Amino acid sequence: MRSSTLLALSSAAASYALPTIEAVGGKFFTSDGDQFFIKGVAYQLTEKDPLVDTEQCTRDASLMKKLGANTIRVYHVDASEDHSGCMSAFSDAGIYTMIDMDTFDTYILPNDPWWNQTQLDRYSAVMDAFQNYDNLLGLFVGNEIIAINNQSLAAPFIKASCRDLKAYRDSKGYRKIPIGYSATDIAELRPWLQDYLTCGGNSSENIDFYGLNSYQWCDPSTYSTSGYENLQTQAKDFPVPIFFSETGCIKPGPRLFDDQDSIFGPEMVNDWSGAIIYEWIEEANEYGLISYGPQADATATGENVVGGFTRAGTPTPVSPDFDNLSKHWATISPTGVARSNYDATSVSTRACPTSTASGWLVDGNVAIPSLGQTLGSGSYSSVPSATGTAASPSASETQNSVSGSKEIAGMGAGLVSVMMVFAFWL
Ligand SMILES: *[C@@H]1O[C@H](CO)[C@@H](O)[C@H](O)[C@H]1NC(C)=O
Ligand SMILES: *[C@@H]1O[C@H](CO)[C@@H](O)[C@H](O)[C@H]1NC(C)=O
Ligand SMILES: *[C@@H]1O[C@H](CO)[C@@H](O)[C@H](O)[C@H]1NC(C)=O
Ligand SMILES: CC(=O)N[C@H]1CO[C@H](CO)[C@@H](O)[C@@H]1O
Repeated sequence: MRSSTLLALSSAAASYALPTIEAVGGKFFTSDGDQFFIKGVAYQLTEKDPLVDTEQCTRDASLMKKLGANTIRVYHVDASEDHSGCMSAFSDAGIYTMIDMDTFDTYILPNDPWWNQTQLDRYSAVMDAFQNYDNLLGLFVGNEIIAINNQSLAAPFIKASCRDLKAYRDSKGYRKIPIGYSATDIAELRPWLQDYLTCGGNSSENIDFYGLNSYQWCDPSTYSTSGYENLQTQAKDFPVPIFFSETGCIKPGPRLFDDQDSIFGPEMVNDWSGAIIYEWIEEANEYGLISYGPQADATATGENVVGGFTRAGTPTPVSPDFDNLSKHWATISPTGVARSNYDATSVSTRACPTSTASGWLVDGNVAIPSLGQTLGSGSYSSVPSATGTAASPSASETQNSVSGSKEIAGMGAGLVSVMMVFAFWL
């Protein structure tokens, strides 16, 4: 008992090296009063929790620091494990964490959504496990739950989960850890979803930040031809921090990461809070920034080999991706605005969108489901509208439809069916 107490104390002390981060108006600020911009990397080595192997985290954190990253995003964690070693390793490298609270068996389903106590308990357990680390930047209530337009009926359930997790956070006296959502970048959902999740005027029910998984910018490209100009128009004065929770198109290659100059430059930096590059590990989808070893046969088995890729060891940069990104980030360090000079009321107010014939089905500021309600059984009935049910399902990406396949390995089997539906409708 004593040794684990000592371990907990020493790692808690080490994790206090970084200032905490809060969402204020449309921006993130550190507890030192500086605006914070995310330079992030998606970090999921297998389907299992990557924040339990301290030696591996230490090796990766060290190279991420060289890359210039200050944040990782982790999709799957096990709340019952000890994360103190990894959280300290990342903290020591100046790296924050953003963690998805949902698990493979609890995430909100797109076509048959419900929100109940089982989910709330599981998400809360993740919050409990990480809330004490100062380098916990934020928590996601979901990732790409809605991937085609007619799944927008799930949006009130996203809001319900947000409401209950924020109430839980506050009831436990935790700091104001930002709680948000990570969205698919689908033309039929923009800007309705981002507006809906921030509308209605009650911050207890709204997301604290909005992440967009967007693969629209495929090098060589530009601000005006990539689609980013349109994203920027829709994000102007956004009421909560908005950022790319995944980005990094690989087609046709090579990846130049020139989009980073726009995101952190004059075109977008006043409205966006940075970007998370998909992804750290090289695997079958070829989005990796590093590799742990040469590709093996897909059927090869070994201690750290899954699906033909080594999932642990010494990270080696993938060329030219790693260097190109690190060179961009090295030249980019926006200071933004100091919290003391920031007027949080300068952000825009978003109206709750009315339903549309093109398939946004939630009509205005509907009542949000209470805990235990489901859409399928009809216990939640605030949403339906005639236009909505008539809309034909679709999901068209304005620029780059290859993005739909990118996450299957990283996200695991849970999303495969969603992605297949998505690909089918493309
Ligand atoms: C959306 O459309 C698909 C394909 O027609 C259908 O299977 C699904 O049930 C629809 N979802 C909703 C929420 O209506
Ligand atoms: C939540 O819903 C799931 C799926 O229907 C069910 O298995 C679980 O028992 C429910 N939890 C509660 C507390 O009702
Ligand atoms: C805001 O939302 C919370 C949670 O749903 C609710 O308890 C509170 O009454 C709402 N406030 C207003 C002013 O409607
Ligand atoms: C900024 C930078 O280093 N760009 C390089 C990215 O990779 C390509 C392909 O190797 C190089 O041609 C660029 O110079």
